[in-house]
Amino acid sequence: MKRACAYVTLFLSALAGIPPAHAVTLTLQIRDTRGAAVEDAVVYLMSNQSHRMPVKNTTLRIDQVDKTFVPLVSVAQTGTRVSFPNKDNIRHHVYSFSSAKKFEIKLYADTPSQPVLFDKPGVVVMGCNIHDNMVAHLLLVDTPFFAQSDRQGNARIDGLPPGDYSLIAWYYMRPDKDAGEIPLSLKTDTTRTLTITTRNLE
Ligand SMILES: [Cu+2]
Repeated sequence: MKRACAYVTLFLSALAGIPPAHAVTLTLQIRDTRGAAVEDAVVYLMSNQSHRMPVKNTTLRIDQVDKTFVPLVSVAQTGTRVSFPNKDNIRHHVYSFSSAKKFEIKLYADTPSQPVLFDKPGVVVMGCNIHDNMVAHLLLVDTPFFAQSDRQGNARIDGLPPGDYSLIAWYYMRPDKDAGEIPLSLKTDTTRTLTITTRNLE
């Protein structure tokens, strides 16, 4: 009887997409070179092993509120669709010239009927044709294992199959430079402090 229950639990976990019990969590405290917490840093893990990288089927949202993109910074797996709801009672015209995704949603109100597919990895910087100071940054990564730091500089990546990874950090103020690849062997839950350079002059 006990065996049967274990089997059912495993089966349900697989159905619900819940990581198996042996999955590990990586917690990162992200600091700048002066030791201050860094918000909106992106961290992601590339697997050094051949185990399959699961695809998370999510639709992301980048709102426009008070002539501002919310959130300012996003990270998603390559292949994610993004919707751009306009919460203002004026029209916006969202566009990007970035090589990872060139697109435009011409002058619109409310929510466009089709989300935009981001099918290449890389940095996408978005703006609005009408309001020059509107900007949003989206990083597309070829891995489901990513996180973005909160105001306290903390970022957490859950559900990791134990194994060898490369950890990469990216910061939107220095979009063309990452902090290099840090090899990480994850066997149990791990907490690390990561120092990144946040300004080009440093
Ligand atoms: Cu606008």
